[in-house]
Amino acid sequence: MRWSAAIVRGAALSSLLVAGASARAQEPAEQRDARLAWWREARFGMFIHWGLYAIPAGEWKGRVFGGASEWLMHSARITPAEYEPLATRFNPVKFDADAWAAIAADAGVKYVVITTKHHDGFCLFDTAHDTFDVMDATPFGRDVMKELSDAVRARGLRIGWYHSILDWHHPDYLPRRTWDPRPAGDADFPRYVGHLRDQVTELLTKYGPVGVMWFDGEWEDTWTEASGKDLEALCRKLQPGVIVNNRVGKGREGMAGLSRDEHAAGDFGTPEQTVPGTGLPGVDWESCMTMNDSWGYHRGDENWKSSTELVRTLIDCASKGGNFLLNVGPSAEGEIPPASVERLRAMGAWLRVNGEAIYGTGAGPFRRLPWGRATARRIAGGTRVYLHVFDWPADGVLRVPGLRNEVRGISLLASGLIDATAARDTVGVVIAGLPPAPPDPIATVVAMDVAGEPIVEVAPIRPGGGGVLVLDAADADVHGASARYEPRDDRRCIGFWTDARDTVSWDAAVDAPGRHDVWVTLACEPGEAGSTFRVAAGTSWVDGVVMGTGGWGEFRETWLGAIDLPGPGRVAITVTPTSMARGAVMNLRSLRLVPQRRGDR
Ligand code: FHN
Repeated sequence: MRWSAAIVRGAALSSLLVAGASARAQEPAEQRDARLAWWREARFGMFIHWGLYAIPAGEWKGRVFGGASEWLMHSARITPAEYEPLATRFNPVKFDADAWAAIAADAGVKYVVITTKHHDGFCLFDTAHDTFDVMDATPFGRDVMKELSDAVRARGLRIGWYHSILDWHHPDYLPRRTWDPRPAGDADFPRYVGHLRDQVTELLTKYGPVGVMWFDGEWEDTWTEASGKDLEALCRKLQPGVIVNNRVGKGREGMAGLSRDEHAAGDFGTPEQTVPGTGLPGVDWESCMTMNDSWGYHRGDENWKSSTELVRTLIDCASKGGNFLLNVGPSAEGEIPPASVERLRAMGAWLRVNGEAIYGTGAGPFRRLPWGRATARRIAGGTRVYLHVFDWPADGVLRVPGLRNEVRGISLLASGLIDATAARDTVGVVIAGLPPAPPDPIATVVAMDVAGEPIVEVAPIRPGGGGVLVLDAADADVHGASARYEPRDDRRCIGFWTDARDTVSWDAAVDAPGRHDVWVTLACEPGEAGSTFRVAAGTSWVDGVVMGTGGWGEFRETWLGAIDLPGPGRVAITVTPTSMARGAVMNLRSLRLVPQRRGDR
């Protein structure tokens, strides 16, 4: 369900083209919509990273390695010969597929994606194409994927396979790790591609209907977009209804995960450990995230996100039209960590009350709301807008900025009708009479029925005292896949600006034309400084160089020069990178445009 709200400014990402367009060009839109319908409805999935790495769990030869435990071969520079014996210790006697499926169903997830093979090359399924698998190499000897797929389907959920293209174990995979003593000359990468295709064929022919093929490890040069397109075509030939992520090819933009190239392979973008900053109309995407810091089980990783943060992240994804794939890393014994189960239970409890505001909804019509998020769905004659309130108004008055529709009904989703009233004013819609205390401290959902499609007018930013125009990151439109607004108080800015093609703009209005001094407040790690950028308004512009400020959280204001603002009336003020010196342009907090008095610089 996609929204074309009549006047919605700031749904920036028009420059983003939809992943897999060439594949889409060959597939009628209605057929594609039908194929993705369950996935768009689902909104919430569970990711499972499980394998031999759960045995060392981040520790090797007495040393604990931080980061993701499934990368231990890399972190500890373990050769395949040293790593293989772990398989003889893989005996997860507590593994219970139905218990895992029950946890997933109770959490409110609608699909489960599990690692059939991660980068270490160990296969958690019964493959005829390798003996480094759970059937031949371990005392366990059971086909985990058969058991789990049956259990998950028995509870009405769909199964998905995560399969790594990258393979540190297979003798034909290239490039070799630098510490791998096996001669690279012995490898035959095309033969590896054939092996990969054979295993994908097994995964899509031995285990019944598969919802998602979730590829990963596509980033090394030996893998090409053409290989990705071929592999996607194989998946769709074997199971025409399967959904394939954009990591089957080379289309994703790093951890931002979205595909810029309209011809990129795959059906959906895969932001990782992040949620795109603004809505992405017409783009299918899913943010994947760990609950702590490691995908695989890591004995020392207790950095757990709270249940509140996880529920609000799910809401954030849904409010922007995306899915949330939340990870668990089961132990070597086959148990999902209690800390994960506790959080999943809390998410399921919230969804049992508020699931209507998540499942099957579309992106909300607002670029940003000061107190929470919004999702929406069409209803007879109008739209039901779900207001997910994180910061509950103590005075019982909730302001919905910019909304211009007639409000036909208001209710608390959890408890039904309330004595609240909704009135339109110059700012938008004001809901009064809400209870003074938040009914749900995680997020209380106010269901608001409006006539027609949502009409949201966002007023332009106007000069404040002294005619000074303050353009804050919180009010900016971000155009691109990487840069995004970071709301954290100590770090409030446009950050993650790792792509020089991303730009930022503000919609302002001035009462008169005039020359203005431009002051920029930014932060930059000293070693990352040197990028250049242009601040422009109409045909007037000034250029800046990003200087180091002491750190990504150390913000400093500097004078750039002056520009002429046209007017009176609305004007778009833009910040466009003109070069990127290192890994990121800058962290941009704000611009101040100060009208010059006669005779000023
Ligand atoms: O390297 C993997 C990592 O181990 C994990 O599987 C994540 C999950 O999306 N994907 C890769 C890193 O982007």
